[in-house]
Amino acid sequence: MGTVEPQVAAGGAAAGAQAQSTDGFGLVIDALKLNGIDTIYCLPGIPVTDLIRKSQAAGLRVIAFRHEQNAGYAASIAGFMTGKPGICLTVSAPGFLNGLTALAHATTNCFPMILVSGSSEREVVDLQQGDYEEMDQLAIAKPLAKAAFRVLHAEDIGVGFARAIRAAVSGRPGGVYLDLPAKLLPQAIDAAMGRNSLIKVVDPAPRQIPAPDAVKRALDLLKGAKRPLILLGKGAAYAQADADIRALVERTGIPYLPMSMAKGLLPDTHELCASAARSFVLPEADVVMIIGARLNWLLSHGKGKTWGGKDAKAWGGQKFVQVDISPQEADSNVRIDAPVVGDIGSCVAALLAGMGAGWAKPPAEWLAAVAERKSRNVAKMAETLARNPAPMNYHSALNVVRDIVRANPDLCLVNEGANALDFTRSIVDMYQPRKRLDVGTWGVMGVGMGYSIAAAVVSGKPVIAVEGDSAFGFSGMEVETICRYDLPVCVVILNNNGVYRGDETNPTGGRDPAPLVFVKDARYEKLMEAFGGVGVRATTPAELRAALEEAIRSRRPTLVNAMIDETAGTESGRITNLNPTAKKK
Ligand code: OXT
Ligand code: ADP
Ligand code: MG
Repeated sequence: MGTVEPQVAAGGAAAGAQAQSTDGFGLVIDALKLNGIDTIYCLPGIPVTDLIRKSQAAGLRVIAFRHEQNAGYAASIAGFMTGKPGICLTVSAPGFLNGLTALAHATTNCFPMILVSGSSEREVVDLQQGDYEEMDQLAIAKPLAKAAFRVLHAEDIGVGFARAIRAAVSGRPGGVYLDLPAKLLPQAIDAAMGRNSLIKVVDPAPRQIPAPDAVKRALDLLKGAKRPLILLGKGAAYAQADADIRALVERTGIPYLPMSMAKGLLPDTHELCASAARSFVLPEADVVMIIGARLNWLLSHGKGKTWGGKDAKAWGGQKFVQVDISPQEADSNVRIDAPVVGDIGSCVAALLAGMGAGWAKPPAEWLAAVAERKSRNVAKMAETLARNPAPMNYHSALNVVRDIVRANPDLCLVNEGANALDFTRSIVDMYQPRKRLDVGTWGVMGVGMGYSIAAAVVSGKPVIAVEGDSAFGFSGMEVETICRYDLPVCVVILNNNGVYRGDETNPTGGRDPAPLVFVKDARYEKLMEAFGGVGVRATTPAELRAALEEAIRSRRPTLVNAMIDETAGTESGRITNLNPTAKKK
């Protein structure tokens, strides 16, 4: 148990050791502070308005949003970036539901987050008597969360937060729901008793050491490989074992492929990075070591043509090592020959120790083949990037972002859209870990502004958000939040007048527009100007570059409306094949 000065029950002002009683408000705040949680992403209203006020008064950083979903996405990505649970605080029923998408997103992406929602009175909810914002929130949250808890008594608040924190960050991280009925918050209890009821969680994410025989099995398999490959996922980025992961790649000399949010774990310009040879290395590799990634849809489930199989369901012949904290992950799609279960830090350290001296690098023919394919694709890309068409296309606009990130490698790059996402992923190199933040496992639109706000708050560094115009629309109102908190966020909208493209028409010839297009040449930059930020309309790479450089220099909230050729995109970007019509063909 640790100690914190209890909050004064009534006022919530500076606490004094002589305070006689505390209450639910104070205990929630103390529980967070005691566990090193210093920021709350929230939206006020009954019954949490005072909790939010008191949190700020007590020195927590309180970021108040315009919609709970964005506060939730902010909390989820703060969890990814810091390894501590991000806190999202909402009102009951509708506010809770607005936050729930983000909670499910956190669970799906293995990000630690706690959604804390106020709720109506149990007695009334359970008898379904129609309370203000009545809803059985705990029951609804359960299937979407890693764990869900409700606290009824002030003296249990400490336990409630301890359980929520442990559940969020231990083992495979995920989203946790914590239900705080309105009556709990003003409940007064003796200050000393309150203090004693709080728990400072000791070792919330305990190391999980892999079994020595599992490590040996994995190394033996790798040793025998002729064409080995390492696949790094966002779990590897989350683990914050950056130096050891780099050492593992470099000491083994094995080419590696980063998943989207693992980009920058080693610089994308590293000679062993195989991103530019993706469609070559996946089918050609004979042993693949997966570190912190799942063989889900993003990896074609480890089989099929992507992996050299003769049809969509066929095994490509690879052997797999999988390093993961979840003992249930192995074999979920294809056979894993050497599962290594443990936290990535411990597993990678054990692999390094087990390699010993004299580890032979992979055969030169393999390295040469990867390098050859890579340089061919890099040259092709350089050629495309060098063009300067009018109007701008994705390549000419993103070439600018690529230069800006190279010059400012510590900025965070948030990214969502379809073409806007896929082109950015392959064009913009990342140089540092946990700097690329994107749509993740669900390919979800709407994370953009929440992620940008949290990234700026957590890192204190400039953020560039590359957004499709459709993607931006899901959370665009949060530009007011960006301005209100004066955050160094520069939103770049790749504006092609629509979802995927802007040139579709209504086949009936009627007055209604086609469902995938928006108002042409919309002036998104004026949204930022409306709240005191800087708005720029850019029609050339030079204008885009000047706007980005100024945004980074000034750190002022900026929105650049980058006008893109409305015919440049393809339906669903790089995943056209997942459209049901394409699947049928
Ligand atoms: O090897 P090959 O030759 O194949 O080449 C590859 C690499 O080797 C090469 N490469 C390089 N070459 C040279 N140099 C370098 N450095 C280099 N790096 C790579 O480039 C290619 C491609 O590489 P990549 O990307 O690694 O490989 P690939 O094959 O694409 O990888 C496969 C995947 C699956 C891993 C990858 O594609 C991936 O990660 N995809 C993620 C896709 C995704 O999540 N998409 C978002 C969802 S789409 C859709 O659902 C949308 N919606 C519906 C919707 C959603 N999502 N959510 C909600 C809440 N509601 C509705 C909507 C509404 S998108 C969308 C809006 C779209 O409109 P916008 O206006 O926002 O956006 P625009 O499209 O811009 O208009
Ligand atoms: P990507 O989308 O980049 O492929 P996924 O989200 O699919 O990555 O996979 C991340 C994996 O990392 C999950 O299986 C999760 O259990 C695992 N993971 C997360 N954190 C750790 C950790 N600290 N140690 C080991 N494995 C982890
Ligand atoms: Mg678009």
